[in-house]
Amino acid sequence: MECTLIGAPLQVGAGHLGCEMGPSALRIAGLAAALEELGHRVRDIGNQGPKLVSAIAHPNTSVHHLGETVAWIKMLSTAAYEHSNNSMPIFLGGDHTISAGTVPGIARRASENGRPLFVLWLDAHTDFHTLETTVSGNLHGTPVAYYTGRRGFEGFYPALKHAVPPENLCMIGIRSVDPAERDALRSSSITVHDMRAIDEHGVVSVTQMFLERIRAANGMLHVSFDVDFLDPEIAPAVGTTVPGGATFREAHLIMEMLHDSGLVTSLDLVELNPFLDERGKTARLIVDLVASLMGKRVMDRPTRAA
Ligand code: NNH
Ligand code: MN
Ligand code: MN
Repeated sequence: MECTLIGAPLQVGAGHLGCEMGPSALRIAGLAAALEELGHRVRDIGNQGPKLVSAIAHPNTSVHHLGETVAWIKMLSTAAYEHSNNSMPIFLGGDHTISAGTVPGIARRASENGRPLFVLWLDAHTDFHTLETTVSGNLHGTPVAYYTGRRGFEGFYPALKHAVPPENLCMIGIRSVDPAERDALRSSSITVHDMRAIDEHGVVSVTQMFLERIRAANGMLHVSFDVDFLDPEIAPAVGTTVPGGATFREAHLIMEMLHDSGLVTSLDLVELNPFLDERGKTARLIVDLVASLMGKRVMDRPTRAA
C-alpha cells in the first residue's frame, strides 16, 4: 500500500504544550522504516501548517486559540482530501483538534467514492463538546461534535459539507466524560464502549461488531488514535492521562483485527507529547501499534473468509 505521512504539529488545542514535537518523535521512533519493512511504500510530505492565522474571539471566553484552530482545520481538510486518493494518509499529530480537519476531508473523499465513512475513535475521552459547552476551552475536546454536525460551531468553523452520521461512529476506551458531553451523548446514536464494556465483553466482540457493520455497508474506515486510549503505565507521553486504559495486548489486538478487516483507509495518531515521555517508550509503542495495524504479525494465520 502507498502511505502518506502528514505532520500536523498543532499543540494549542491541548492543555499542555509539547504535542508540537509529536511528528518528530514518531519519525525518530522509526515509523517510515516500520511501514517499509512490511512492504508499504511511504511518502513523507513533512510537517504542514496554515499560512495565515487571524484571531477570532468567542462568547465563551474559556475558548482559546480559535483563529489558529480554524486555519489548521481548513488546511488539514484539504490535505486529507487530496492525499486520500490512491494513498492512505497517516496524520502525525499534534493534538486531537486536528481531527476536526482530517475527518471532514476524508468524508468528502468518501462521498466522492460513493461510500459511507465510518470512524473508530480510540480515546479515554469522547471529545464531544461544542464551542458553547467546553469548560476547559481546550479545543481538542471538541472535534467529534464538529464533524458529526452538532450545532454550536456556526459562524466560527467552516460549514460542514459532509458530516459523519453519528451512527457511523464507534468509540472504544472511554473513561472520562464531562457532564455536558454525557447529556449530549444520551440523545446521540454514537456507539460508546467505555472501559467497563471492554472489561465485560472484551475488545474482540466490540470491535468485530463495528467491523461487520462497515463491511456490510461497503464503508471506508478512518481510525483516530488518541495516545490516552492506552493505559498511562505503558504510554505516559500524554498530557491528559487517565488510569485504567487499554493494555498492550488489547491495543495490539484491535490493530491486528483492523488489519485483517482490510477496511482502514486513513489514520490519525494524536496527543503524543514527547516532552512527557520516558526515553521514547510511548513513541516506540505507537509505531509498533501502527505496524500491527499495517500487517505485522508474529505467525501466519489461516486466512478467514470475508
Ligand atoms: N473533556 C475534557 C475537556 O474538554 C478533556 C479532553 N481531553 C482530551 N481529549 N485529551 O481526548 O477539556
Ligand atoms: Mn482525544
Ligand atoms: Mn483523550
